Amino acid sequence: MRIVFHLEYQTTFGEELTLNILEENGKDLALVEEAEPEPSLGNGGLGRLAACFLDSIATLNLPGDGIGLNYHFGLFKQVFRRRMQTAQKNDWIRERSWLTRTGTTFTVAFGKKKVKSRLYDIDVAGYEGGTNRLHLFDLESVDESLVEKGIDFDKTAIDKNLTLFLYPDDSDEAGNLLRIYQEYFMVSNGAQLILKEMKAKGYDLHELHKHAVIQINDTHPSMVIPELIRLLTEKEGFTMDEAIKVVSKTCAYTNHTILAEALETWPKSYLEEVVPQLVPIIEELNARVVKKFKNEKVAIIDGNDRVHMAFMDMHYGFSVNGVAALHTEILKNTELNDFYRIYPKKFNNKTNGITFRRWLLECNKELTEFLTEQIGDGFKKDASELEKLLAFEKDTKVLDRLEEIKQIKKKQLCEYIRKNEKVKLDPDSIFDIQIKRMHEYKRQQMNALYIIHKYLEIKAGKIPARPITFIFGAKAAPAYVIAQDVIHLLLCLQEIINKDPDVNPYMRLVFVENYNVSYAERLIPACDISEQISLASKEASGTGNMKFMLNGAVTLGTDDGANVEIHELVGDENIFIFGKDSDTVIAHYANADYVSRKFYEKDPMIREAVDFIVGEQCLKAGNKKSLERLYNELLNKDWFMTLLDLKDYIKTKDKAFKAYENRRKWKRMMLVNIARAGYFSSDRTIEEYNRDIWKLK
Ligand code: 8GP
Repeated sequence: MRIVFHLEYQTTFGEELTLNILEENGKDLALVEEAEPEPSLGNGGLGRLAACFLDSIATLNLPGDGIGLNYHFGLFKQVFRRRMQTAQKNDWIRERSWLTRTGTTFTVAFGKKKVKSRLYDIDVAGYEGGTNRLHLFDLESVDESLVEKGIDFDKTAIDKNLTLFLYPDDSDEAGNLLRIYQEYFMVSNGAQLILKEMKAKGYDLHELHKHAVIQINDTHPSMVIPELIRLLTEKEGFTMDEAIKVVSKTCAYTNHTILAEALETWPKSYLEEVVPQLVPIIEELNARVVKKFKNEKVAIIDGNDRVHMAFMDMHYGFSVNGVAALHTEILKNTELNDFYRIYPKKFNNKTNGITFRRWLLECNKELTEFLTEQIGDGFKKDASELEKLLAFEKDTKVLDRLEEIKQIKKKQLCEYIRKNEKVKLDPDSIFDIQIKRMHEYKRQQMNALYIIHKYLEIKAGKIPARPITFIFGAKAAPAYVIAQDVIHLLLCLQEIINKDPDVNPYMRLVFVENYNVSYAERLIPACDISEQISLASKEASGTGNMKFMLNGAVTLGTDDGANVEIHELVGDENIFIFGKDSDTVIAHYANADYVSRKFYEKDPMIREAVDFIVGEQCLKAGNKKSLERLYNELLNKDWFMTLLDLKDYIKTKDKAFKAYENRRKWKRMMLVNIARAGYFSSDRTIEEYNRDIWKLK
């Protein structure tokens, strides 16, 4: 049995074997890591989750490969210019790299032309386990010289551009079509590879489902369903009924977000242009649905001739899962309720996880060594053993050592940031960190408003008990204007705060450039307060929250995504929760009764913070148009309800800073967070996927 999935993937590579060889030669792995660029194959949580999953699948000795594209310039490299994000190509592929060129090639036919693909593989070695592969398909005729300035290129030259960038700009029609070309290129290659492998093994394709599972990771790979049906009917002599039956038993779907922008729907006319061969199949799939269910809300093709990819997955896949308990409940009860009522048995939850090999053993050697001394090394294979640490809750020596290790990691980070960002930080200050994709629902703008509030307080003479360092890292989609504006605001605040001698002894801000996995490995172990402040109901799970907790940071967050499960595991006294709950938020959307301006008008503290965005100091540091646009957005729209939770956020954050001063209590909180993180091992998640969905032997 094989499980295959995926478009987006993000990781850095390593290590175990190499480590010994390096050591024998008196060399340090850190040097290699510095020199080796990180594969630029992912955008955020979705891709990084796939990387963790492949690690766990290999570690658990399960036969499972990933499928994606070999993006030559990856997402993009973020470079700040005049306190604005600019995007450059990220040419991460070197002549000698971890990519293995294979002899496997396929032809992929689009409406107007055919292209040739080639498979490249990256081996993924598990921890004392097996080795699987990440299959990355590339376009044989790809032309890197197509990229002229920044990340601009001719979006219509699909025989040259398909594997240049991950998530190329889709703000126009050519961009939309290109996304469909990329998606089809991936799934057609993937489907051909699976069928080839099955045939080579002599399996009867009528029993495909007994030998393969395809986990559709969000909707990018959804076209694998009609593509497999096409290949089976056109090339393998299946009837339509037979093909639909076997494909439906082979494919399973994971939903990673409820944001409308990610639940893809394509105009049928676009599919007719790019993949005309799939359209009759999608129409047939839709006709069967329409005939069976009289509810137009579950039709794959809607009244405006748009094709709902997730709907196809739910009708023609055998499993539908969300990625955290709350998220799955929201899918069942609200977002996908019509489908849940039709297929209650298909729905299940698989709370996300992270690989502890990277997010503890690799990135925090000091903590790993100390934990091993205290509780043995069983936790490296069975993360639930971390709970053994709870026996030391009152042990002063253990608590002090946890604090010391945190201090070591903070100093290492300060050094790194000094070199890379040219910003000097104080390792004795509290490190408050928010690192994730830049998106309004994640509410970096709310954190910015807190920072303004704190700045004004200090200016007015209210000095915090201890200096605070605010750290951000995030890339914004190049076409997402308001997200760019939030980055700009934060970079302006960095300038204002760090240069103000009245304030900089008490607070500093740094927004690190080009945040990526390698940066995360340095930031996470150094964090005191983990910012997980999304609007309740909007963050499907989050996985950064788990990485921080594992490294002894305390969460400041809303009851959203996997924060809810973190909250349950550590208890009220080891987390700082604030904000309106998901039911309240969902009701606000349903009643359309949230008016941000009311909060602004009612509360002088909120007003003062929001006004600062277009005040003299910001305007002097930044771009008027961008700052005014953000200000207006907050006042007149604020779709993700920043002002709704701002007051509670300020109160709770101040409470967290105060709690930090009770050092003994804080150290106990750190310990409990580490000890309770075992549940979030991706080994547990993968075991559940296998137990309930894949059933691999
Ligand atoms: C992300 C979710 O936002 C995050 O909460 C979750 O932890 C992560 O997936 C892994 O499950 N979702 C996406 O990145 C996402 O949906 N991207 C869309 C473009 C497909």
